[in-house]
Amino acid sequence: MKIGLIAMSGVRAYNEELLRFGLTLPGFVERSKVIASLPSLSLLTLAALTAPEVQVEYWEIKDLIDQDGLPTDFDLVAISSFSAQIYDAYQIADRCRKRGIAVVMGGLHVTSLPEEAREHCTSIVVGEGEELWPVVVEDFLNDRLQDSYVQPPGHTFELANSPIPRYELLEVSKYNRLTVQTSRGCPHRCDFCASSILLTSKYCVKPVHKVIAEIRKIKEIWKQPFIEFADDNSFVLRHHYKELLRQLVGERISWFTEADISIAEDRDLLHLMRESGCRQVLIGLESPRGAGLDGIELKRNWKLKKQPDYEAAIKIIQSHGITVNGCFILGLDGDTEEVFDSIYRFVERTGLYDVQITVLTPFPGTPLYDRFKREGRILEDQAWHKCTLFDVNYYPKLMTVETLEKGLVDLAKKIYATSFIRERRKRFFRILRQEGLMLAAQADFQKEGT
Ligand code: B12
Ligand code: SF4
Repeated sequence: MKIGLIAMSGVRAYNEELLRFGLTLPGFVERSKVIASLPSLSLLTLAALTAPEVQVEYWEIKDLIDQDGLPTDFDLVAISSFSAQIYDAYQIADRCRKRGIAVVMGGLHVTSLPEEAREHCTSIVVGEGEELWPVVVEDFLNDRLQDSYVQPPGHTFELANSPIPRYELLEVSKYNRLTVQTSRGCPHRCDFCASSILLTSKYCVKPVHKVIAEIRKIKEIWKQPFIEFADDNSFVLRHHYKELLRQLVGERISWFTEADISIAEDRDLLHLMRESGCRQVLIGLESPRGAGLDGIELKRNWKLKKQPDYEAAIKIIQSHGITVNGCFILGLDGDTEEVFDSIYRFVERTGLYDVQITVLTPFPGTPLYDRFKREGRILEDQAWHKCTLFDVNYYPKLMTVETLEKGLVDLAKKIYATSFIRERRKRFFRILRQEGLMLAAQADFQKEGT
């Protein structure tokens, strides 16, 4: 019995003009290369939950041409899905089924649109995979595979029961980073968010000893790894994370994660982050302007409330020797075309080490998608291949589609200009020197080519 685990991989944009003009800028390409090589943590996790008598093979497919290299002797194929490459994934599924191979699909896109996915596979899995996958495999082995396996509403998988992903299936030299998930979910609810809040409404953390065990497992195949925490919002449970960070200190790794701006309020936390090897934290700032932020966090308008702290918070975090990758979403409902310049000036003022600019994207399953659909603002419905974060597929409220597209490219040219990047980085290292934090830090950053 052989199962093929198939990950759709790579970073993409649909609009060729954007690709040509925007995404070929040196600063952008540099960062894309780092992230584009991440493996699929979901499939490595499923591999660890597969009955030991079953052989598993892990494959990454970047585009449809790649699939020609797929073996044809699988008994079952499991495909993980995000929206941007779902049509490629469906074609692979259709082709496998034509050859008589059973196909199971799961992941964020399938969880949001199970009925659509059902057309292309033998079986769909809706929700977190950890508890459902072993049942799928057992049913398949007993020749009773069902059409769908659905996580009961409101039920959340306890990360305390998670297995160690089978990192050893990877050809590790292909990767710049490997991922470890330390938590799932987020206490906020942004209307555009298409991350793990689509899987769970609860914020859950993985016990410290489990995270450490995963990191040690990675170290068996990569002595001094760079780890990316595949979390949506680390550090929400401060006490828990401080314990994790204390234990991470001895592991001597470099790591990156995603968090919210409130981490700047806790200097102990920042100190521990730096001590334990944190190189960068990615923060969804979304907009430097209150007008853009108003209403995007649906529970308490949290992002709007935090906006006055943004500049000071970035300075505090970076002065602890941790670089901030500030993410901005262009085309929010409160955005006029002034936003492009506001973002540039904000980046200049704060000296953000890295910046990520994307356009507002109505992913299926999000409140934003439902609202835009109601308001008749989706340009091309079901154009999931445009869910890349770079392609505009809706009518912005206070500017035209063309203004938004051009604004993205023009801002990218300015933000990722080599001279501007160099200036921001110099500033970061100057602050490190002032704070007496130079030491090994600069050597590390230079080694990483950042
Ligand atoms: C690592 C990562 C990547 C990596 C690796 C992707 C991969 N093949 O796994 C790379 C860099 C390649 C990548 C690329 C892209 N990414 Co990305 N990425 C992430 C990130 C940071 C972590 C994902 C992760 O590992 N989660 C942990 C795993 C365990 O969770 P999971 O995948 O949801 O899996 C669970 C369930 O869904 C389920 N499951 C999943 N698959 C399957 C399959 C089966 C058979 C079963 C039974 C169950 C099952 O079981 C798992 C355990 O419970 C998230 C943001 C975040 N913080 O989560 C964005 C994120 C997933 N990416 C996103 C996007 C938009 C992209 C790109 C389109 C960017 C671009 N312009 O190219 C591409 C698309 C690539 C593609 N294949 O389509 C969006 C996806 C939104 C969506 N709903 O589609 C996210 C949520 C970021 C965001 N904030 O919007 N990404
Ligand atoms: S803060 Fe980030 S992870 Fe949390 S809901 Fe908003 S976008 Fe999603």
